[in-house]
Amino acid sequence: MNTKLKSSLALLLPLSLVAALTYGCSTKCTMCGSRSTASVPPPVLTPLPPALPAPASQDDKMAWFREAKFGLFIHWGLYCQPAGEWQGKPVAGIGEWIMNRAQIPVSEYSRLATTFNPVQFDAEAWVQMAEDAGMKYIVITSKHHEGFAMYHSLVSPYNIYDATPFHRDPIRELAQACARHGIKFGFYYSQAQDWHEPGGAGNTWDFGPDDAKDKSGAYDKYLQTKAEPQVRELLSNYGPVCLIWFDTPRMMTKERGQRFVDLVHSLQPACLIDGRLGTSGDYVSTGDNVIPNATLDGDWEVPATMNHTWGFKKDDTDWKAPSDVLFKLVDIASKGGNYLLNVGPTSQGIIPLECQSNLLTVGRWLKVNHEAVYGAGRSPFGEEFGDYSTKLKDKNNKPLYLSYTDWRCTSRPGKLYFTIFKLGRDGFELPAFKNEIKRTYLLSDASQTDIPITTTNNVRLVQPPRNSLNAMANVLVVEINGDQVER
Ligand code: FHN
Repeated sequence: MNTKLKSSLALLLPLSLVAALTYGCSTKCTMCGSRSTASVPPPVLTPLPPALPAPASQDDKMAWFREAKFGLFIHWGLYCQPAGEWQGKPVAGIGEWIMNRAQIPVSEYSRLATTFNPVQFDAEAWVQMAEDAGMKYIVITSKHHEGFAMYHSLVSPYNIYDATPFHRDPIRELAQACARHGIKFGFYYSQAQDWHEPGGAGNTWDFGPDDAKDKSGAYDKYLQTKAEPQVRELLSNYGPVCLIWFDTPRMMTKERGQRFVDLVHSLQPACLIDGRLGTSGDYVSTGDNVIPNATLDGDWEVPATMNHTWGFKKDDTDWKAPSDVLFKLVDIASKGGNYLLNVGPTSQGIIPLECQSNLLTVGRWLKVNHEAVYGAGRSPFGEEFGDYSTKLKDKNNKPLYLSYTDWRCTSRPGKLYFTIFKLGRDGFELPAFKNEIKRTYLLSDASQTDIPITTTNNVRLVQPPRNSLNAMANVLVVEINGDQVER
């Protein structure tokens, strides 16, 4: 659908319906009411670009990641079919852990493959959605802990191409769509946990305790005959891989981890390794949904959910609002990190529509205000993040950290971007700094009309014109003399 038609529709229809029409719609979709069952024909496969050459330095290697700031995480596997329910009963916890939580034997769980047929999967629509949401890279589960490969693996027949009626390789289709859209593409790969394999970590209900697998050599056998060869396949057959997202490094000794590092470096030296391999990677992954309280040096990323699960669960529609997603994105960027935000597509191959619609609202804001986010530097301040309560305690009986949410600051040499989420009646109070101010304007104002600053008792207030403000947030650009802020 062309952009003009999309924006006229957006004025007339609810956003989730616009998303449905643009990015595909599910069978009997409860969010948009559509009853479409049409399957999406597979794309014609064309050659993928070659892997990238070795970067000259670590800074060169990290350059795209530092610029990107916002990525799409996709958890998609067999678990989206039970979608949080087993034998008619809800199973508590995150959706992709259902096999573990309900202790489902391999013999039963693997039967899910025989009915997995996501005929509405449309790689082009997913990638278009990510692009329109302002996301610069996509990381998809090529194999999660359940052990099922979501690509055509020659290493194990337990994969989407060989074991399902779908008989397609969605990872190949996504790689192609990403290359077309200039979106970076990477893989989540569960290197240690594999609940399908006798030697993989995690499945104690079928195969006994993990330490016995370690001692008997079964774990190493699993690593050498499945995990390592599959990582080799992923890095050999899908074009340039921007990063590999390893996870839950159980029993991952230095030596075992190093084998993965060597493999990645030998096949795609430009491919980043996340922080959960078990040996140090190219950047730090924070805990799930954990946003640091202050700026952090180095390269890092926050993996986060849009609701309370990674894999699709039919009863979890508690989507983060666009304003919440936007705040978290700018908060993380201002502290120096990236936001890798997850969606869990359904067994039909649809990203839930309300979730899409919320992401697209953020994308529209970013279209106007991108300069404050992509490639922008950390906040030179810090007082905006929050403070420890003098009264309240957290669960460890330490003073509770109270986050402030009024504004965040990102920066470039000579420029400060104050993203204001709550504008006080008297305007925005600039934090104290010594540099002379050259110009002040709203990033959304194409004419960059200067906004005067009033100073009373050393307090500088900026009052942006109220008639043109965005309800979620507005970016005040302050151009200063000198590259760095002096306080
Ligand atoms: O166990 C996984 C979980 O299913 C999900 O993939 C998250 C994403 O960060 N990682 C693990 C838990 O931290």
